[in-house]
This record gives sequence, C-alpha cells and structure tokens, in this order.
Amino acid sequence: MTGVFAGAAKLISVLAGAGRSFWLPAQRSVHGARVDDLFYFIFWISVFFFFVILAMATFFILRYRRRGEIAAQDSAHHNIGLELIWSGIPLAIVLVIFVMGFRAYMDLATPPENSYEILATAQRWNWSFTYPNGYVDSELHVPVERPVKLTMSSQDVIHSFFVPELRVKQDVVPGRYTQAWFQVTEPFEGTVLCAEYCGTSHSLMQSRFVAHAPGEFDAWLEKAADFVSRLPPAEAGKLLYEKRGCQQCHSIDGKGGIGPTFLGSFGSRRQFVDGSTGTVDENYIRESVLNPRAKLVAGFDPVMPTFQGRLKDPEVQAIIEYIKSLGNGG
Ligand code: HEC
Ligand SMILES: [Cu+2]
Repeated sequence: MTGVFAGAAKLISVLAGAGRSFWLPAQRSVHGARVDDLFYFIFWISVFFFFVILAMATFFILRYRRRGEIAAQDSAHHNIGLELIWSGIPLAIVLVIFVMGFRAYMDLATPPENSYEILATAQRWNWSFTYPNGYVDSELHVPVERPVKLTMSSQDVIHSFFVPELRVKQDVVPGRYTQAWFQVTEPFEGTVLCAEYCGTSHSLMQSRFVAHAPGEFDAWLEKAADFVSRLPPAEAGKLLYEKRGCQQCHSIDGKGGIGPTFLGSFGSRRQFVDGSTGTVDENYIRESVLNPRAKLVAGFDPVMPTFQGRLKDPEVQAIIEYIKSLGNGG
C-alpha cells in the first residue's frame, strides 16, 4: 500500500523535476530522494485538495445561491456512507505520510557503523569542524560516497546545522551532543547554514561545504592540517586567527569588539582589572591564549575561552608572529 503511494510520489517528483527543481535545490545525498518524495507527496496532495475545495465551494455558491423566497426545507441529518468516506480518506492519507516520514526519520537518525566522524561546534557566530587527526577548520570538507557522521555541540545558544543539498537539518544544543549523518553522492561545493533564525546573526553563520572526489579528501586533510609547518609563521597565524574563532572577538583594523583589537597591540601598555599594568609581549600573548583569566584587561568582560590543549605550541607561536605583524603600539 505505502509502496504504491511512494511510487506515485516518486513519479510525481520526477515529473516535477526532483533533484533541482523550482521548489528545492539539487539533491546530493543518499537520503535526499526520501525527503523530497515526502515533500512532493504532501505538496501535490495539498495542490489537489486546494482545487477540489475551490471547485466545490464555487459549485455550491452557484448551485445554492439565494433565488427569491424559498421556504425552509428539511435536510438529511446524517449519512453514514459519506461520513465514513470523509473520515477514511484523510486517515489513509495521514497514515501514508506518517509511514513515509517515520521511515525517512529513522534513516536520518541512525548513522551507519562505519561512518567517518567529524565533530562540529557552533558558537555565536561561526562553525568549527574538528577532523579525526585533530585539525580544526571553519569549513566542512567531506569525502563523497562514504557515510559521514557529525557529532555536534554548541558553546552558547541553540544553533541548527543545515546544508540544503544534503536535506539534513539538525539542532545543535548547548550542554548535549546531537548527531547528523549523510552520504554525499557526487563532488560539489555548497554552504553550511545555521537555520536557527531567532538571534541576530544566525543567518550569517555560513561556512563553505566541500565534498571531495574519491581519494582527494585524504590528500586535502593532510595538506590542510600541516599549514602551520608549511607557511611562514605570520601567515599561518592569520589563518589560525580566521579559522579558530579569534576574529569574532578581536578585530585587526582597530575597531573595538568583545576583546581588544590586535592592530598595533604588540608592545603597547595594558591596565588590568586588578590594578596592575603590563606590556603586550610574547609571554603575555601566550598567557592570554592559554590562560585568559590570568590577566584581565580592564574594560573587557572575562569571556575569552581558554585555548589550552586546543592550540599547539607552534600554533601559539604563529599567532604571536601574526599579532606582531599587525604593527607595534609601543
Ligand atoms: C569570545 C570572545 C573571544 C575569543 C573567541 C577570543 N578572545 Fe582573546 N580576548 C577576549 C577578551 C574579552 C579579552 C580581554 C579580556 C582578557 O584579558 O581576557 C581577550 C584578550 C586577548 C589577548 C590580550 C589582548 C590585549 O591586547 O591585551 C590576546 C593576545 C588574545 N585575547 C588572543 C586571542 C586569540 C589568539 C584568540 C583565538 C585563538 C582569541 N583571543 C579568541 C575575547 C576573546
Ligand atoms: Cu546559529
């Protein structure tokens, strides 16, 4: 029974041009077809009943419009046959929708055993993805034709991971892990979006999504992961500044932010909340990154997360060189 309906939905969705269509973006994952079939099933049923109801309303308006004085007439109290039909048909339709939806949901909710695992962290207002070798990037790169499982958490508020082409949308919640999985069918570049539209800048949380051709993903990961040893320190530091979330709070153009600007900060004097003062030098930057609470700059809130264990020594070194390259305020 549901097979027939799914088949009909499939036929309709093909006619409507599933994959990329007027309604939906291109389909690039193995469960895309299931999600789209359900969408088109509900969509075409709605279109069908829209016209049925419109036609019947028009018919009744014309047929039973008031024409002169008519005496009130007896009308039927009820009609068992009719009542069974108008209860039975909707019941059958919603049961089909339930079965299709439940099967698609179970599929989306159970990542295969052999999935490639990536950790995703959302925070206001960016994404970061941690790959199995420890490399962290703000872009999501995945291999094609292999199930990928995301284990996601949030540093602050509720976010929602969404890649339209994958037909995957999953809330990312503070204080707990949520999962999403997908298997990309062909290489493409898309965008990771945050579909949580209840704060000021969720809609700006966009990251590049890249699905690599077979064999190319491992090469990409290896190359991306050792940029610190490949690039001059100041350039590597700039990448770390962008990829590791520093840019959310620290500007490089002198503008104020949640934290002090890095422009011309090296060598300048600092007043700390405990009344002491100090100079921004290598040791101070290192301490600020690994133990931000040690010296709190006056006028700022103690909101900087520690990068202890999250940034390796050469990476901290690269950041120091980058901050130095932004001018000396001393
Ligand atoms: C959530 C916002 C936030 C993020 C993300 C953040 N910081 Fe900070 N940072 C602050 C704040 C606020 C201060 C000032 C208060 C303090 O001293 O902790 C600060 C202070 C600093 C200082 C001392 C600056 C000075 O001029 O005195 C350095 C250096 C620094 N951060 C480096 C970094 C680096 C490197 C990163 C990324 C790896 C980073 N921060 C990420 C908020 C942040
Ligand atoms: Cu968000």
